[in-house]
Amino acid sequence: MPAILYVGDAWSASWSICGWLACRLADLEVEVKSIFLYRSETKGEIKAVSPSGKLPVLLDGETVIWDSMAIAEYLWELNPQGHIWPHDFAARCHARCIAAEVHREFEEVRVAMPMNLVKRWPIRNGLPSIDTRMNGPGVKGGREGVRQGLLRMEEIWRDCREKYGAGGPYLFGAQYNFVDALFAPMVSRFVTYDVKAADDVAPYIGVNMDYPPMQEWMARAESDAEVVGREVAMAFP
Ligand SMILES: N[C@@H](CCC(=O)N[C@@H](CS)C(=O)NCC(=O)O)C(=O)O
Repeated sequence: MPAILYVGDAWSASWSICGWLACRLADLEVEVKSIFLYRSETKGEIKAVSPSGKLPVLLDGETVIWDSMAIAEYLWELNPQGHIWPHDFAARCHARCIAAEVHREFEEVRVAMPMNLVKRWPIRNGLPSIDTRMNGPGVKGGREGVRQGLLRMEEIWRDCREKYGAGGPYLFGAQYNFVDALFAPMVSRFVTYDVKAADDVAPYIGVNMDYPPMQEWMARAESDAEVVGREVAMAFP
């Protein structure tokens, strides 16, 4: 029996993409089940399968693994020949530093610019025009805090591409890995909100978005938006 991966609405569930892409990178066959996030029964449905009450969660036989990062590490344990992390030791150490930072930081960007794969926001002064979000709770430093977060991401991409990217278009070269997956929801925000990245790193945004499994997820986002109702997706955030 294949493992089961529970994910949220594909158009807005930013951590679910990471868990789903991780399964692809490890070549794990999974049955993907959606729990729609904005319904009265959502909390109970998630809690019934995920101890943290969050998605994604992977049910592999008797083993329950929750949290996108833990799912990636579990998959790496199962299949170190897969592509969760780079195979070179130094590159893998660097990858884990970035993964830890992306997983823990960038709260300002997450809160001020929620992921929405089916919507486009207008821009003002180089940042999205959602003032209520930009200056709302959880966004330290307001617009400037958001700008700093985006600049730090660009710095990570630049540094990683310079050090490890020579062999191909991804952060670690020819092979897309879990670090690229963690940035998938982030690059999508640059697209949704039409944020201009610096010229030297801007191509990475398109490269990450064009990764074929990401395009598959985008198709899922469109169909999930139809299921919940496009007006619901368009009203978010
Ligand atoms: N750190 C967690 C974050 C998980 C998370 O916040 N997931 C969202 C959906 S993508 C969720 O379950 N939201 C429902 C809720 O908070 O009630 C991870 O990496 O998996």
